[in-house]
Amino acid sequence: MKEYNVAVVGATGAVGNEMVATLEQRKFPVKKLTLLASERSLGKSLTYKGEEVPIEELKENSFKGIDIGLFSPGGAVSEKFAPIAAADGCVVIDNTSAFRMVPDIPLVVPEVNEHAIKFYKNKGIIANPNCSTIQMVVVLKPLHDAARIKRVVVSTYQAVSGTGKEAIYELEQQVLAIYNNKPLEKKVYPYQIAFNCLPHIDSFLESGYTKEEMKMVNETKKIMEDDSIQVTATTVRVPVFYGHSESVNVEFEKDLSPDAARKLLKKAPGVKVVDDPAKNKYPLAIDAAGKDDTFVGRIRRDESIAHGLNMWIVADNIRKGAALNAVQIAEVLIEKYL
Ligand code: NAP
Ligand code: 12T
Repeated sequence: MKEYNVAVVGATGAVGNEMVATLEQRKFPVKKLTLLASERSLGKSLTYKGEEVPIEELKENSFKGIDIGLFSPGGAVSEKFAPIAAADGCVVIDNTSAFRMVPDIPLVVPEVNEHAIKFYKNKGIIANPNCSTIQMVVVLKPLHDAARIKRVVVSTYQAVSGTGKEAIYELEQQVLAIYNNKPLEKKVYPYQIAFNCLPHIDSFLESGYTKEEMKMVNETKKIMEDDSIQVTATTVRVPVFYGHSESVNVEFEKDLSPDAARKLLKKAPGVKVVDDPAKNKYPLAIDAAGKDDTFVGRIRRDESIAHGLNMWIVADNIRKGAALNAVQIAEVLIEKYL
């Protein structure tokens, strides 16, 4: 089997770490693995297939001879280095928001729009969608194909790991400080996140929405390739370490019963239905953490409109929401195009 030189950019981060683990778990055909981060990480290493791989500093010449670059170093760094990598012939799969809405750059969730991967040729870059969008469209796609979605109203309950390693540490430290009656430190979030909910993810726009909310609106249309789907979102940070949960209200053009929706979702790729209220079975963040699937349950009619459903969607934001989705894209890329 052909093997590829792979670089992980932002390897010491929450997403980068999971990228390395995912490459190993899925037996991606790696010839040489290069791990890149900032100069702060020089001297560190990560274990890959039982061996220590040293972290190198990301530089303009880091991509000579690299076939595939899995990027998650933050938007500004991707904006600078992804085009540099692409110019050296490296196909970039970028996890940041930098390129998602660029028209000729594909934005891909393999279960939904795998065919768009071929447009990697345009700029040498493929964008990985936002974590909250990914898990929602994996579930919505088969329902849209069956009954045409008119409008989606979504509220999210997002884990701190979505913000990165420093936010995971902040929640841990705040919980410890509260239990030990110590002063609370706030560096990442503007308010205490322990035992609290913050209706604020990414920065605010003039409209009053946050950027995270508008990612869900705009990315959903691009991935589903249907600008007629109306989406409105409220994104909320909750004191959970791993796993984003979403309350999703969907209005359809045609009738779709909860049973019909469950039947469609049971055979949908990457989806697991957990929906048995009589036995208190519904998706939970703590169950989704570390798993590859997107979980859906609480499927019931919206009795306030003609053709509507409510549901609860949960996935591991670092796996399907980031690292796994990126590696799945890379798998299609090497199988069909490289
Ligand atoms: P993180 O835990 O804070 O990690 C950031 C990583 O980027 C670290 O490896 C860091 O290296 C590296 N980095 C930062 N500045 C750098 C620079 N100037 N040069 C080279 N490397 C640099 O953050 P994360 O949670 O992994 O997220 C990183 C990015 O992925 C963000 O843009 C985020 O928006 C995106 N993300 C996307 C999704 C998604 O929805 N698909 C989900 C989560 C995150 P050091 O350790 O050396 O500082
Ligand atoms: N601010 O990839 O804080 O655009 O949870 C993902 C997660 C941005 C992104 C978060 C963010 C992104 C977060």
